[in-house]
Amino acid sequence: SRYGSSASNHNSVPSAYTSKSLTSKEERREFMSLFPDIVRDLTADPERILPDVERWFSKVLQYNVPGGKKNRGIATMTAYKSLASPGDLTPENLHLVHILGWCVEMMHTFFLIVDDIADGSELRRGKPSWYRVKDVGLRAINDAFMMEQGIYYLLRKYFRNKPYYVDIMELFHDCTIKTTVGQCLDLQSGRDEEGNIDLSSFTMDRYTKMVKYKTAYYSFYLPVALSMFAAGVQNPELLRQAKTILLEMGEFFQVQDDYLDCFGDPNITGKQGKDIEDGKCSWLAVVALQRGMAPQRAIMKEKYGRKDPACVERIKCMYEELRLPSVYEAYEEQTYRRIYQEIQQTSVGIPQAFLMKYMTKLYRRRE
Ligand code: DMA
Ligand code: MG
Ligand code: MG
Ligand code: MG
Repeated sequence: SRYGSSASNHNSVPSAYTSKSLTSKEERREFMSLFPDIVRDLTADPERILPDVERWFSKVLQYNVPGGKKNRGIATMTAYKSLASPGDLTPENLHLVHILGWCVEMMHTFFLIVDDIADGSELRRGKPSWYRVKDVGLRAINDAFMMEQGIYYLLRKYFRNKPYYVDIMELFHDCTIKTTVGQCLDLQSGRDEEGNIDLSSFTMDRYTKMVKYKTAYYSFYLPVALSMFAAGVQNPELLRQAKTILLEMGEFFQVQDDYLDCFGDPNITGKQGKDIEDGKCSWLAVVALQRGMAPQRAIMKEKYGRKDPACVERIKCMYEELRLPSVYEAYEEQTYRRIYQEIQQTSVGIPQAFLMKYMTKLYRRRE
């Protein structure tokens, strides 16, 4: 196929047909098997939670946390395995990184709960978004706070005596503020006080900054930096090098997310795209404005950011007329290859094998 053959011209970069799994079935099963313990830890401490709240919070966790792809949680564990010396791969240490992985999944989930309210999204992971579930509604906001605080409870319970406790706690805080700043940029979407969209703010520069903050820090830097702290990496230069690559991976991932919002299959993504209706500064909108001439810009001005299905349809048609799906495919292949090669050039102390595998898994993803 045209993708496979062009990718294989570069002998060292695997094509889309290389094995997609980051982990074995057994490892995923092991990760999942810890979830009931996490729920118990977070609900069974009477000092922390009142009996009447216990059942509700348990339901919040069960409904929202475990049903996703769990890329971020599993990445935390896999990166650690790629990094730690064989002697350090003890059951105790692996148990600890599993807990970190679930903390990352909880962080992801509490942001999604609020993101779906803010974006007006109806589906998440193939089920109604939490705020749309009967008897939940805007209680979901408080549930998100409880979930966020669950992270710090687990960190304190399991990591208080570790030399890297402060490092990982600060890392979670730092990634939280970064994400909220990115979400703030995303939700402004260049609208003025009257709610009109200012398309001149849809620049690639603004886009890149926004996705780095809202997605890349918590989804890519956080899991790997956690694994590096847990493996005892002390050198700040290594963290800085890893961060550069991981933020690029996060940008790549969010461009894919934006593409799938419009052109993906909701049966596979488990969510229903809303970026056009919401008037988001999405990758597709930015590229359409870059490539479009006066007529396309006029369509954007007139139809973008409106709920009317006819407007949404008109924007999608225009994306097709501008051949954005093939622009996207070219971007995806080039970026995949560039980042992959950058990973190959990193130093010892960065989970290189893991990062290469992760890129291969993300390349041409549909979910
Ligand atoms: C994702 O943005 C960012 C965060 C912090 C959840 P998004 O609204 O595009 O995500 P999704 O497409 O999953 O709703
Ligand atoms: Mg959203
Ligand atoms: Mg959003
Ligand atoms: Mg999206």
